[in-house]
Amino acid sequence: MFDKILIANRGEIALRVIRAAREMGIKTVAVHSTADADAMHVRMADESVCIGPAPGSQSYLSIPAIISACEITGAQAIHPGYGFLSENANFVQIVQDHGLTFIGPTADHIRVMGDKITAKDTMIALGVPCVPGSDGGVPDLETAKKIGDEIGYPVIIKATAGGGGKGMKVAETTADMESAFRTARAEGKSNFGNDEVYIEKYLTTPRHIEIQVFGDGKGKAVHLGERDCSLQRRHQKVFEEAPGPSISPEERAKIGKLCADAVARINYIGAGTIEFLYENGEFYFIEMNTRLQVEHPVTEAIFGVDLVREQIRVAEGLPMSFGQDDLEINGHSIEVRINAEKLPNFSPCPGKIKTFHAPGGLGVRMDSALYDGYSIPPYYDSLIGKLIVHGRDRPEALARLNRALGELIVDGVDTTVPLFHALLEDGDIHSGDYNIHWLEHWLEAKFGD
Ligand code: MV4
Repeated sequence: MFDKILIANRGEIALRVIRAAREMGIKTVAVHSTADADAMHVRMADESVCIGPAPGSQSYLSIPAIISACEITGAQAIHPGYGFLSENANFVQIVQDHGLTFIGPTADHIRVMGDKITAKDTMIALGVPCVPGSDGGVPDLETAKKIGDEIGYPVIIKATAGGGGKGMKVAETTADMESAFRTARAEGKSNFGNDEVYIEKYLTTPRHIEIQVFGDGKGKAVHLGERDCSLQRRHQKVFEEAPGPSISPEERAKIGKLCADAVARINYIGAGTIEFLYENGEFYFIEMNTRLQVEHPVTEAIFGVDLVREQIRVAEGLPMSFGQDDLEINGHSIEVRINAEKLPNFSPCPGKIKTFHAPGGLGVRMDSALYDGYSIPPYYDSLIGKLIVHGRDRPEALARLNRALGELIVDGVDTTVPLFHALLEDGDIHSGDYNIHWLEHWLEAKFGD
């Protein structure tokens, strides 16, 4: 049993982990940069350690500083949150080499899923449906053109190490192949130090549907349905919901079981997300994330479970506190990401918060590390809060979101709140009729000229 854990993160997700640990009677250690000495996660933890200067590369990403903080405080395990070191296989290995526990998957699972080609090979072998495309890496332009002709255009060339939309290029015809292939390769090389690429059929209007899975590391695993995260801008999600408005109970049961069985077979431990594109009633695997995701609260809301508590349990070697038969969907949940950003360009807007008032009431959860007088530092992600609502059905959740947004006060900086007020006026949002391109088209129509 852990007596004390260290949280290698900041902001709302650090608070999220501290809260779960405290309910389990586990003491917490916050780490922070010099810029975060006054941050809420430092105040809320039982103790704290300064681990370096403001830039993340010298603090929240500093492996020696974080390992030292465990040694100084006697923390036995590390929760990485999301971002930072959460999907760094090398870090996991070092944590274990120091006799500490990483609260998350094994280094091997992180490594396999971190490379998109090996991730896809693994999922194909496990019977998970994937986007048709090349069998592994594509060595040269000639092979790329041959594959393009075989699978039919449009195709997409993706860097195996890619992420955040980098190293990804669409080729509409064979004439585009040369520049798309070279650009994807070059972006893979320059952004990730890896120029290996693969090719897939390009799906033109899919939804982004991701399945939440959870394993005990001993061959048992469950799924917790899907989240629809199609509303994105430049690969940043802004609005997520569960269940997906387009997914039937039969589809959920089928893809969910495929995913749960797949991760059970590899003895996956902890929380994972299997990402799919969904088009014309079919699921196509694209990637797996081996971490707790920002949008996990919508899944927690509809299933009534605490995913962080479960992460800590399985890391301790305990069984999960539920099985598949215990999991039943109750109602509908929506999360909106409150970012310190100025519309319409979403430019980061750090600064001092004069007044912060979180909404409350039935079915409302606000995860935020803001407080009155807090200064948002300019060094990190612009996410300053997540507003999560839960209703008996989707219309009730939408009405509750509108009501809660009206109660929220974030005074002193620009935020994405006006975006959500505007989205709630749109018919497509109310009917759930959107795909991965909907938001950018809508923003273009609203703000473009
Ligand atoms: C695709 C695709 C269409 N067809 N793959 C974007 C980031 C990376 N995670 C995968 N991405 C895509 N892969 C095929 N075969 C379209 C996208 C894509 C996208 C996916 C999910 C959410 C938003 C997106 C926005 C643009 C493109």
